[in-house]
Amino acid sequence: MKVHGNLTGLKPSQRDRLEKLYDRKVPKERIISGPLAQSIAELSFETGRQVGLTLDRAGRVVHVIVGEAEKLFLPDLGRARAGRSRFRGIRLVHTHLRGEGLTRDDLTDLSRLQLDLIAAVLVSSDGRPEHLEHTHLLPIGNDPAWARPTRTRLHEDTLDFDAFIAGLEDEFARSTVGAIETQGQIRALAVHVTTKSKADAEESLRELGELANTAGVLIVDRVVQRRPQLDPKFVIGRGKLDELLLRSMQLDCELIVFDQDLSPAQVRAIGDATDAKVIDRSQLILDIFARRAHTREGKLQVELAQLRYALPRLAHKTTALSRLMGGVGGRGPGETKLELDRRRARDRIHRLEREIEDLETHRATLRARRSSREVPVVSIVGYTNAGKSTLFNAITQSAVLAEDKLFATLDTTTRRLRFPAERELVMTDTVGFIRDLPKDLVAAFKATLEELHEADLLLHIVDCADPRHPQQIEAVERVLADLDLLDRPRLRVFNKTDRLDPELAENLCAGAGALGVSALRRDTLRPLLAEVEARVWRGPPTTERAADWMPEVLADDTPSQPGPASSP
Ligand SMILES: Nc1nc2c(ncn2[C@@H]2O[C@H](COP(=O)(O)OP(=O)(O)OP(=O)(O)O)[C@@H](O)[C@H]2O)c(=O)[nH]1
Ligand SMILES: [Mg+2]
Repeated sequence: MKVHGNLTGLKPSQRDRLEKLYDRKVPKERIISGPLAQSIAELSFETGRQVGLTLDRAGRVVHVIVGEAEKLFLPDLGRARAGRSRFRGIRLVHTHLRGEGLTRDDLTDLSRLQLDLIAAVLVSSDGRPEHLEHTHLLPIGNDPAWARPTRTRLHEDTLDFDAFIAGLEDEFARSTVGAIETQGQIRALAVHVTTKSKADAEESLRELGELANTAGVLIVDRVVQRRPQLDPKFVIGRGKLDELLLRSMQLDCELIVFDQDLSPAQVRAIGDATDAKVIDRSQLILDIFARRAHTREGKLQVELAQLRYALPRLAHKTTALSRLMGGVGGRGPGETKLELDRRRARDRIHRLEREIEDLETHRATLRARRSSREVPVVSIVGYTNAGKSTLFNAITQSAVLAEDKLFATLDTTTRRLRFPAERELVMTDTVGFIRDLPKDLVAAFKATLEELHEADLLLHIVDCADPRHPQQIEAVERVLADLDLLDRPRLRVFNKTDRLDPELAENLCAGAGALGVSALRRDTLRPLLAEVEARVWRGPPTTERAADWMPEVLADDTPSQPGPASSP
C-alpha cells in the first residue's frame, strides 16, 4: 500500500519499513501499542521527519504518512464517517521529534477532520517513544472545543480507547438531543456571510428560517460572518469554515444552508471540505417548489428550473446529478432521472421547454377567448405568505390552499365573478414572490407569469403586519419590473390589518397609498371591491350593497386543472 507524504530522499530500506507498517495492528482498547510506537519513533528519528498513522476502530492501519520535521500533511481521508457516528472513525497517532506537545495545527486537524482522537508520540533525544500526549473533541458549549491534552509516559497510558470512544459518542448524542427536539426534520446549520451590517443578516436569516421550515428543515444554529469582502473560494473565511464544520458535527447537522447564492465552484469547494450536504438559498427555494408543484405545468416548470440550476454544477460528465438535484431531502424530479449526465440533462431541458410551450399555447387560446369576450382581468400578486390566496378565497368563495408557509401557491387559479349591472371580471391568484427569486425559476415560470400581462388591474397584496413589509414591497416591484409589468395599473392592498392596532394600520396605509383589509374579515373587503369596480369600469359602483356583499361566482376559468365546484 502507498505511503503518503514526503518520501523524497528516503532509503529503499526505510520506505520498505514504512510500507510494512500497514501490516501492523493495535488492540482495540489501546490508542497505540508499545511496539508500533517504537517502530514509528525509530523511523522518525532516523529520517528526521514526523511519521504518522491513522488507525480505524478495529485497530488497523489505514494510512502511513511521512511529514516534515515539525508538520504532517494529511492526505484526503475520504468522506465517509463511521456508520451513524459523527466522528470519522479514524484517529491519528504521529511522532513529535522535539518534545513539543500537540500544536495548533494538530488541533485544527482534529476538528476539521472530526477525528476520533489525536495523539503525539514524543520521541526522546535518543530515539525512544517516551511520552504519549492526546486529546479529543468536546460536545457543543465547550470553548475551546477540545479537551486539555493528557500527557503520560507511553507505557503508563491507561486509556481504554474502545470504551472511551463509545462514551464520547454517547455524550455528543445526549448534548445534541437535549438542546433541540427535532421531530423528524432535517437538521441544518444556516450561514450568512456579508459585507453589510449584522442587522440585515438577522432579517435575512429569519426569512431563511421560514424557507427552511417550509422545506422540512430545522435550522439548529446560525453562523454570521462579516468580512470586508467575500472569500472567492469558500465565501466564508477559511478559519470560520473550520469552525462551521466543527459546529455542524457537534450539533449533528447533515445540512449546511448558505443564505446566499454560491457559485458552482464554491459549492464544490465547501462540499469537499465536509461530509454535510451544502446547499444555497436558491436550491432551498427550488426544493420547496419541487415539493409544492402539483399540476402538470407546475411540475414541468420546476423540473426545468432544477435542471437549469444543476447543469453548470455538473463538474464532469460523470458527476451524478443526485447530489445536486436531490434538493434538501433528496426530492429531485424523479429518481429515475438522477443519473443523467450533462448531455442528457440538456436534452431533457429542451424537451421540457417544448412541453411547457405547448401548454402555454393552450393557455393563450383560453386567454384569447376570454379577451374576445372582453372580460376584464384582475390578478393578485405579492410577496409570499402575504395572504393572497386567503383573500382570493374570501372574494371568490374558493378553497385554494392557504397556509402559514412560504410558497403555498404555485399554480394560477382563476374564477369568473359577476358584479351588479351585468358586469363580469376574472380574478386570478398566482405564485408569490420573494427577494432574489432564483433566475432559473423566474425563467421557468415565465409562462405562468405571462398571464399577468393581460391583467387590467394588479392587486399587490402586502402583509403590513410584517415588519419587513417595506423591503417586501420593493422586492415585488423589482420582480414586476423584471417581468415588464410596471405599465399595468396597480392597486396596493395592505392585508392582515387585524394584526395591528387600528390607528397604526390606518397610518401605514395612508403613508403608502394603500387600501387596508383583513382577508379574515369579510366586512373589511367592501371598500376593496368598490375600488376594484371603480378602477376596472372607471366609475363608481352602480348600486348600494350590504356590508357583507360578495360578487357572484360564475365559473372556474382555470385551464387544465380541476378546481372546486362553482356555480354554473
Ligand atoms: N391575521 C391574518 N392572517 C392572515 C390574513 N390573510 C392571510 N392570513 C394568514 O397568512 C398565512 C398565509 O396566507 P396565504 O393566503 O397562504 O398567503 P399567500 O400570499 O397566498 O402565500 P403563498 O401562496 O405562499 O405565496 C395563512 O396562515 C393565512 O391564514 C389576515 O388578513 N389576517
Ligand atoms: Mg397563495
